[in-house]
Amino acid sequence: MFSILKPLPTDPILGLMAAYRQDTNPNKIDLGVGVFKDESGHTPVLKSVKKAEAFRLENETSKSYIGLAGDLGFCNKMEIQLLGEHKALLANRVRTAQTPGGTGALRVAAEFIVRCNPNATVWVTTPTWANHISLFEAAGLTVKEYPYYDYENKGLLFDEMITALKQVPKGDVVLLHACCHNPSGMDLNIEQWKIVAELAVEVGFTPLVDIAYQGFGTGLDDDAAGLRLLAEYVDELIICSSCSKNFGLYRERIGACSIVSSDAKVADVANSVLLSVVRSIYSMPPAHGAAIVDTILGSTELTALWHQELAEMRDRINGLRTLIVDSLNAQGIDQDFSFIKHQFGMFSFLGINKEQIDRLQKEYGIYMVGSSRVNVAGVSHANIDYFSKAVASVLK
Ligand code: PLP
Ligand code: TYF
Repeated sequence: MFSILKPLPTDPILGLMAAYRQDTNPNKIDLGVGVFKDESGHTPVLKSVKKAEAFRLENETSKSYIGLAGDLGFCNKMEIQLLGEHKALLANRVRTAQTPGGTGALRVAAEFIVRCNPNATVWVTTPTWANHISLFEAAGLTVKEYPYYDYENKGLLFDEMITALKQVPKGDVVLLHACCHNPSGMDLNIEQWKIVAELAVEVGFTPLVDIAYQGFGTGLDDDAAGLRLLAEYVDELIICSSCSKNFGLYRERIGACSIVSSDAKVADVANSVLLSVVRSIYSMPPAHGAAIVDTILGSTELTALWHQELAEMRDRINGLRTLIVDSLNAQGIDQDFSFIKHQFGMFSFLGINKEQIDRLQKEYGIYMVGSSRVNVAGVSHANIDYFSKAVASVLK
């Protein structure tokens, strides 16, 4: 039975991680996979997380099953973190399931959409995180793209995006990145969110907001401002969130899928379907990551520490954006890289070609995704000179 199988390519981003590990160049730089790194290139466990883990070790009383929705304290706190004091929460219109990572949230959302409308098409930005496309297709949904990033002018193709979204059939789903767009770093401003929100109402599509980097752009509330505005306009909305980046909990696999419905009654029905989807995939989520987040968000002291650590990560990323632009400028390169300063989160496209990307990898041990997407957190004050000289040399 297995012999009929054909080998499949590995995920290019994860493949890059493996190639980087094997490289013996002492100056090598990993700008590939989207994990935060500190000045020494390390992805640390946050102090707030360590403290919450110590608390859990002392206070955990049972390893019995958690429910289908996971840790209800966690779910409730995530809803508030995502939506603030939102009318949808006050009207009891939101139901949340804790999921294994943001990826788990997206897969649960995909199966939920299938239960609502198996013929729905999911519309994603060009480009988007490659996993988006495979996740929705794996659930049997059709995926189509709408214009988003302007590779030429390093901005948004907003007019083209709106023209495309006007054509989306009622009942389809439109995926939006809440902040820190992966892979382009190009976000909608609040006026643009308003236009999209009005369009969602007019056209009748259901927005699905993927929020995997809340707090990495401008701040916890600012990064959710577009999502919150959208939730003011539409009756129904799906939110897939992740605690991988902002809590640094990557391998603990913790995220959430929240369904916002038109009223509390519909929300209860939607919740029963959501939980049925969960049961048919993994029955119940793992407990540890949710317990940590619940402990942090349930303690004023740990929340303050986490806010401080999150601000440090955000400030480092934004500082590195300026450092990269200044350092590349100092090399006297003709190409304008100033757009990197105006984008958000860990990613930007350098906008260099395949041959230049290959040379950076082979000659300099500098690893980036084949689209020229770089994780700016992989740069440091120690390697910035090496990085910009290498980029300058391949651009000549
Ligand atoms: N959505 C986006 C846009 C992402 O970049 C990621 C990446 O890691 C995820 C969702 C899922 O994150 P995770 O499953 O690691 O929580
Ligand atoms: O885009 C990234 O680098 C992150 C991490 O299959 C990631 O979102 C990449 C690929 C993947 C899972 C996570």
